[in-house]
Amino acid sequence: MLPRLFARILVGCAALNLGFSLAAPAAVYPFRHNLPPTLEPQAAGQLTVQTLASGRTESLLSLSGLTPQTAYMAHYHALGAQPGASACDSDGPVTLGFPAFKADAQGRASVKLSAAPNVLAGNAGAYVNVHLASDPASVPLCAAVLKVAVLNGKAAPVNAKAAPAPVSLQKISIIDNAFRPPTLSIKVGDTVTWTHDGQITHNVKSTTAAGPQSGDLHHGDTYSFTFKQAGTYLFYCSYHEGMSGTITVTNR
Ligand SMILES: [Cu+2]
Repeated sequence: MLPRLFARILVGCAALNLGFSLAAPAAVYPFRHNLPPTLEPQAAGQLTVQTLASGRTESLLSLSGLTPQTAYMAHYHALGAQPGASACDSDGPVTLGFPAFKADAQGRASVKLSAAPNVLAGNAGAYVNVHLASDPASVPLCAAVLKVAVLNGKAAPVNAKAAPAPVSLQKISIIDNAFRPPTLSIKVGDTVTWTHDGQITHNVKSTTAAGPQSGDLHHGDTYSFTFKQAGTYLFYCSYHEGMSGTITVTNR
């Protein structure tokens, strides 16, 4: 059985990643039945995708109504070529497998998958199928992670590249001795511009190398930084104790 072998290889590569502090709000995707819901009609659940402070994504399947004591598999699929209202209908290839799991005596199961953000970004994590380990062709549940736009009869992924939420330009004023506003919530890809409206020398430094790092700024200077990774960024002026702020960056 090729699909099962493929799944086993994928599962071997998937590392469980527990215990990191949470950095961004979770996205929750409900599972739905493939129609008509003849297969395991009691099955239900949701997929929760969280970006951790480490930058990795964690996907959690929480399922109920499965056949008790039965082995299941779940995979991320890329968006396929079939047009449809949902990514679930697009018939795309497997991109990433969840660890194999078994429903308990009550028909419940939960399983976690950790992956680098670029693996689940864009088209690589369009939908998640849950199916019986004994019969990969029967798929009781699917959760669409990407929405699908039907263009000229062809499915197109709707993601950060194809139909982005507008990138916004955010401004922070530097005064003597504070940042105004000191906190911002933005999306991945947004640019923040600091403008020096004070009189004495300041700078913008970050506690992470992936964050903003300006040189000395003087009255009238600006410094811009584009946030490419979700997370919480603490920024500060290295000259003035207590002159700091926080930018929270979430996936769009
Ligand atoms: Cu300063």
